[in-house]
Amino acid sequence: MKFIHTADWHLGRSLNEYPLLEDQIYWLNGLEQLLREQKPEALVIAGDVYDRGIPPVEAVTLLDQTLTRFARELGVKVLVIAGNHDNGARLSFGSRLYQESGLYVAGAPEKEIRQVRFERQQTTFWLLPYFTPAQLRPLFPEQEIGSYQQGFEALMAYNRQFVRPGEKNVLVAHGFFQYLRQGHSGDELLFSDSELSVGGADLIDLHPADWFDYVALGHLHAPQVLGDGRFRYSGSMLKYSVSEALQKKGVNLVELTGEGLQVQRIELPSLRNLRVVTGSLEQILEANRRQPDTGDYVFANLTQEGGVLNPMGRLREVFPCLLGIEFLSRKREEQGRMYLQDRAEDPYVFRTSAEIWEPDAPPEDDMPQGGRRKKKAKTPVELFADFYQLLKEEPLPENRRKLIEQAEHQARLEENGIEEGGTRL
Ligand SMILES: [Mn+2]
Repeated sequence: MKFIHTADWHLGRSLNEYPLLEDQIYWLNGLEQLLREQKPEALVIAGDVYDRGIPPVEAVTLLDQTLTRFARELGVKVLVIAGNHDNGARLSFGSRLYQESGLYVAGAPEKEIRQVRFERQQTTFWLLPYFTPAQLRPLFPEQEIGSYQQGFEALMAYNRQFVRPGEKNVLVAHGFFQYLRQGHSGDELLFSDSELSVGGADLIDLHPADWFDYVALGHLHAPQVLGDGRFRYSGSMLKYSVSEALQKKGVNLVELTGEGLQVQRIELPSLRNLRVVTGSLEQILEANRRQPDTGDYVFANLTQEGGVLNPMGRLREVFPCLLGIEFLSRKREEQGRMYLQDRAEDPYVFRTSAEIWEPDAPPEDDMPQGGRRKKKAKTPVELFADFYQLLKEEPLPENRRKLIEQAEHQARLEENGIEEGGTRL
């Protein structure tokens, strides 16, 4: 039995302001090429096919066209489960009909896990969509299902009775799975910021799935191998956040034979890479002169101490797909990533910690309250000194304060139409 394991396509997703549909189409063409070359019997998509429960029309059309091509033209059976980003009911609408075309979709969890059996290969695929304990409770009313772990254990215990002796079994599942060592709480596990796990409550230990020959997982975007190598996350289709910049994305080509399991990792070409550049503005620009950017998604870590004028604008001139910048010199709690805001807004306005960019508090301090005048509002020079302190982590030196005072004085004069000599223009 030969099949391809992939997950987390997130069709319809954007990277900051950039829609990724073109990148996704490009990647899917590479996948089609691979299917033509390798001729696997099945393609497994382990959840998060779409990025949202109600995906954009283009994403629905893309999935429809792609899966039809794979199933009809290439004769590959396509096995899909819903992930937490998908709407299970929507995704599996019409699934009994699709089945005739070779497309199998499991949207909502069922007590008896949906099985797709490949008779000639004597292999059964078990399609377990993303579930929550609340979804499983009505299915197992006699059992206590208070956690994801208890839910998974109930499902595994119940379904074991349907296993055909001597045959191979593959589980397809979506969630936060690990193969924990004895006495291991999972506390020190690392996460990508694409899929946050709140307090690890959704962590599921894979030991109850020990009876499977391969477990095709989705949800964590970094490809990884768990336990003795039978349990694997294929990783997402593309790099979907800056934290994924160094990950190698790809698919798993799996072969299950009488001799055992063979997994080959295959990287598919991507339209644009996502990379992080680090250095001073000049260093980054110089490096780009030597090796010009080819349209990658770029996030810049700026290391210089001094102030930089319009760094976003200057970087954008050479990196058309600039995702954002971050000043590394600033203190952690003050930095906050400067991601671009939504497309609808001015792309040059970026978000950062409120202390810097938010307009000053309304001048209520300046108003007489209860007959007593409170604190005076800050002057522009004082505000600049605060900004300097925030950026440089040191007070504004006296010589620089003088420069700012002069500049402020000059600006005021110009604003009032008065030249330095006092002549009204
Ligand atoms: Mn997910």
